[in-house]
Amino acid sequence: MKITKAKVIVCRPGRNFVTLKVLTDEGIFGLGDATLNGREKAVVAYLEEHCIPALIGKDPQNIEDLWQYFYRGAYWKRGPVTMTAIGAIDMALWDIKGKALDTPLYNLLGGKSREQVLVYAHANGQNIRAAVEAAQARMEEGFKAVRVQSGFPGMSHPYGVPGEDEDYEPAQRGLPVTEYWDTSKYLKSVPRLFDKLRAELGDNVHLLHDVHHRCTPSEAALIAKRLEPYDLFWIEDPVSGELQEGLRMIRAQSATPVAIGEVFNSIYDYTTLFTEQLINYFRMPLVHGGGITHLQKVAAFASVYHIRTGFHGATDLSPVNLAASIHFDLAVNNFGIQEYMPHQEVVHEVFTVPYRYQEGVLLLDEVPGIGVDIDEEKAKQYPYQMASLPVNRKSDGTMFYW
Ligand code: EZ4
Ligand code: CO
Repeated sequence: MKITKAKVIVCRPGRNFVTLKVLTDEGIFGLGDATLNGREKAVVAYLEEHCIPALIGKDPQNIEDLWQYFYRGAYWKRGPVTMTAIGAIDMALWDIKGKALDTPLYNLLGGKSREQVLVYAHANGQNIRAAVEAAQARMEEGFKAVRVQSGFPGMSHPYGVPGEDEDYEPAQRGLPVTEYWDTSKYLKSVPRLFDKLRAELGDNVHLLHDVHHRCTPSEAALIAKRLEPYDLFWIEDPVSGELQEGLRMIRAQSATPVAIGEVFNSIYDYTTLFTEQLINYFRMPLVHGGGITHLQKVAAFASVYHIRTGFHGATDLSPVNLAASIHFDLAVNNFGIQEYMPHQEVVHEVFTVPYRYQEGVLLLDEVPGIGVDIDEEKAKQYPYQMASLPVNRKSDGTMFYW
């Protein structure tokens, strides 16, 4: 089998998505997600200028060798742009292999370890009352795990908490907007949120919370300790994690489980975190972490240390990534949970998907490969527009540096 052509499809059905389509001489094609929120065109250029010319004529069946070719062969390893481009190629090659062998991707990854994928939903509110009501609404939809974010007095729109009647979408059109953050207000308010949640929702739901890298290790240790009585499923990104040793401080203070890694892209981002068992879940998604081939190695490494998957699954990761993640989640032994935010309706005009939500889990149809298709004509109706994630300043104006 030979790769004859590959193209990058950029579209904006409600938000920007970058999709790689790899075609072969046997008429089989594969899709990969190449969306890097706010930096879409950098990945497009990396693929079009450097990777696609080298893909033509290669045998798509040799996935491991091609992964190493693009990772090691470039000399410049790691980094989100590089790893997203490699991730898209890798996903497309696994998709081709599944279609060529007429079997679902999960079957190529060792078969099913479970029949369904536990997911967590998002509940956001501009104040604690609204957040509690949003969490109740998710439970009524059947979700067994809910991530809760809230605005607080003096901070009604922290990162990721949409305004009233707005969809969750941290990236805004054009250049970045500036958001402000006050850690001392947050540290006082967040235990009140979870106190209220447990009082109103009871113990029969997993509660999660995302700190969005806003704290220093000692501040994060305080949060983990203060939230301990509420028995969270995890706190996410309590610190940015670049200083892996910083997590030691959180661990020393609290047994609250920690999830980290949605902005990581390499197995080397995890060495201290894994070997010292400083986290419980790793979040690096297939799309930004070099694809299925790399994530298999990371998951195996994690499993040695009792660390499980908790893949990032916000709506800026395309349906191709979500479907591939569900295959992976079904197959991998050390699965933890999958983040799930439903895409807007309009996304499904462009992408047809093999998964469906039902009572707190995602189910997958028996489809060869990843099982997502893209309607290229429809995609043309939704052209790209620049959008950026916000920048974050402390309330005195200082840019965050961690
Ligand atoms: O900030 O997907 O856990 N989810 C998150 C998301 C991320 C966005 C970044 O593109 O933190 O909201
Ligand atoms: Co997050």
